[in-house]
Amino acid sequence: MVMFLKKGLLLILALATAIMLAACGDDDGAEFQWDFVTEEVQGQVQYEYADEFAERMAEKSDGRVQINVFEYGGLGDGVDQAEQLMDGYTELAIVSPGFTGTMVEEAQLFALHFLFPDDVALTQQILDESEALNVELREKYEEHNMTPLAFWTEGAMQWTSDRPLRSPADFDGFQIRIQNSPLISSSYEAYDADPTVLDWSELYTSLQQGAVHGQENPIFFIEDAGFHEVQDHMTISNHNNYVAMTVVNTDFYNDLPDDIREMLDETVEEMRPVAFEMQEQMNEELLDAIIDNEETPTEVYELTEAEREAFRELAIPVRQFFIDNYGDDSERILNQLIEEIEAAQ
Ligand code: 6CS
Repeated sequence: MVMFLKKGLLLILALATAIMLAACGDDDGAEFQWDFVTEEVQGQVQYEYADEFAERMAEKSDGRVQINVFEYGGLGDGVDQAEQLMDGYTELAIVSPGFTGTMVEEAQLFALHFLFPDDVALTQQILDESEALNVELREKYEEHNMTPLAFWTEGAMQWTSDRPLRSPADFDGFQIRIQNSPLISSSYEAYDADPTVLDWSELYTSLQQGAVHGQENPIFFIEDAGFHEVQDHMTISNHNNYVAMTVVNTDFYNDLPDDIREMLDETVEEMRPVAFEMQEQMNEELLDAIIDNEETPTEVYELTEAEREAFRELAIPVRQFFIDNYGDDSERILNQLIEEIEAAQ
């Protein structure tokens, strides 16, 4: 009942927003009015990406296309936003696969630790070129009326915590906040941790109050959201890569006039290096900001290769769990991706 009411309210909100934006759009006279929803706020990578994307589309189309970019917060959580895109209430979105784990089970492969190379640039090359992702996984999303046009990295993920995290034993009973994806949960259960699903908007307070003991995210996000302020430790673990997707509603995309769809595709291509540079710069600068912060100091520790190996050993069997639990296509897509990763290395 509560869920039903929540969805109803979100729908009313989404529609009110659409009507309001359409009214604004009439003034501007744009022929196409689209909403582009992100999971982050101004100054963070996803929002800045969408903002730049909107500007380029307006310019390319001579004002025929106006894209309204949304910060995270007004339209529910990450799962709600993915559902709104799927149902066609929004046209474009940045979606983290972690929020579609219950819809597109195969996409949970992004939750597997130590799958992608440590080299973030090489990971981006694989994300750009992989047929397993850009053809096979894309088809899986399209069954849910979502078309991922690009997979891109927001950087390597690190842990923040209220205690040092050096070995899997340190995860025993450790309550780690995760996104709503069963395989993210399994990945932490492999370390004997206690994963807890939480929206990131509640995470700062939850860490501060000790409701959860830690979390994972790329460095830029940790600093910008201030998680380091309420955590004593940050572990440079590089245990996974944070992948985001530029996604369009499939029906909307297929119904676009050819010239507009081409502009959209061209902009997606142009944005690949832009997104990479954005995350690289923010991750580098904000690591320094965490290290230099004397007001709320955080001990930053980089795992040695031997320490990472202990986690890797426990993480590898989760691949088999993924294959056993998420169907034949998950096995095919994961094996193809592993071959592509090995070939790239
Ligand atoms: O941890 C999260 O849920 C958030 N992290 C990032 C890097 N982007 C948005 C996402 O919702």
